[in-house]
This record gives sequence, C-alpha cells and structure tokens, in this order.
Amino acid sequence: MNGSSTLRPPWADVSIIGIAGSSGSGKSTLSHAIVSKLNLPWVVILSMDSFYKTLSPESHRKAFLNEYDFDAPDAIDFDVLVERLRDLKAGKRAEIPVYSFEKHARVDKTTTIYSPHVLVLEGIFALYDPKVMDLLDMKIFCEADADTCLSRRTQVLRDVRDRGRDIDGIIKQWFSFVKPNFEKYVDPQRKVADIIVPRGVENQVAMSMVVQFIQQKLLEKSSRHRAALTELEIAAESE
Ligand code: UZR
Ligand code: MG
Repeated sequence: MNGSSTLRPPWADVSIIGIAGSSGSGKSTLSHAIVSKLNLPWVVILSMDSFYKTLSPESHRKAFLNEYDFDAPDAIDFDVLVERLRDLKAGKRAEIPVYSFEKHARVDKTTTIYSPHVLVLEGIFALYDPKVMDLLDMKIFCEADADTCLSRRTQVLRDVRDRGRDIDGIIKQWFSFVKPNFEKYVDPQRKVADIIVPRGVENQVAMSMVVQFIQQKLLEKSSRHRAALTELEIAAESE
C-alpha cells in the first residue's frame, strides 16, 4: 500500500468545488447557500477576487477611469491561486491575499486559511485554468440572464458609488469589458462544467444534488482513511 497518499487524513484531502459564472450571476449567494445546506464546521468560501493581480501605475490609473479590463483571465494571478490551492490540498496553511475593490489593489495584509474539509472557489474564472481544474472535485456553472446580472451589479456597485464611483462608470465598464468578455471567456466555461445551475439559489433541486454529492465524497474519503489506518494497525500487530 502507498502509505503517503492513503495516510493523508481526510481533512487534509480538501474537496474543492469550483463555481464560475458571469459577474452578478449569483455565484457568491449560491456558495453561501451550499455552505449553509452542508452544515459542516470546516468549510471555506474562497473568492477569486482575492487573486486580482497587483497593477502597474499606468493600469492602476486606468482602473479608476473604468478603462482597465478586470474581466479578462490575464487580470487574475493564477500562479498564486494554484500555489495556495495545492498547499491546502497538502494539508498546509495558506496565506490568501486581500483585495480592495475601492483601491483596485491588494492591501498590505493576508487572511490565513487552514485546510478545510470543503473549499468553495467562486469567481468569474473558476473553471478557466487547467491547473485549477485539475484540483477541482466538482465544477459548477452558475447561470442568470444578462439583464439580471447587470441590475445586480448596479445595485451592488451603488454602495461603491457612495464610496466614490459613479453609475456611468459601471455601465461603461459593463459594455466595454464585462459583457464582451463574458461571451469570450466566461460563458465557454459552461462546456467544462459538471452541472449548470439556472436561477442560482432558487434552484433547490440543483442545490440538493450538489450538497449530496459533496457529502458522499466526504464519506468516501473518511472510509478510505479508516481502512488505511486499520490495515496499518494489523501490520503493526503482526510485526
Ligand atoms: P464578481 N472588478 C472591479 O470592478 N474592480 C476591481 O478592482 C476588480 C474587479 C470587477 C470586474 C468583474 N470588472 O466583472 C467583477 N468589472 O469585479 C468580478 N467591470 O466580481 O464576480 O463578484 O461580480
Ligand atoms: Mg461576487
């Protein structure tokens, strides 16, 4: 028996669920609903917003004019994301960058995550990078009408407007980046998804399926670990 893999405790063998979908499609809400239905203590939601790259001064200036493209995969630091996910899979702790939408920049601190049982990775490009895909146990695409997405964004960003951004900028960003890049990069991810969830959290059937699948995975992992331990105990006794 290969002791190093089978003896990894089940909590180090984190199950990672990827949730992709348009900006405003309800990824975060869906993630929270899944976590609440799972009702387990060691579950973490990791937003890919945390992995926006640090911008050059020129790009940073553009960001404040709503002229920087945050909706292309290139805006995401996949290298750091993969490194952190691999660390968590190996049972190590991971330092997660903290991103400020207000400043369009990473702030000078990190959030520490210790290996959870389940990690929900949500972001417009959760099903994009092959290295990330390799680490996923389940791939979900969250679907909503484009007008629903836009109206959610303007509502969400109304808060931001109160903090200094304007609705014109939001609309400008929507038509120059969010919409065209949705068609180009985000929407094609539905082809690699295991399940497509229309209507987000309203879709109770899809939610139950997802939760059952995760619970089944956890059971299997814990049984495998128990069996490996028993085998080891028997081997030790016969020595
Ligand atoms: P979700 N975004 C910003 O508006 N500012 C930033 O500094 C970083 C990201 C937006 C981005 C994308 N672009 O659509 C959205 N725009 O955040 C993704 N326009 O976040 O999936 O939570 O909506
Ligand atoms: Mg979100």
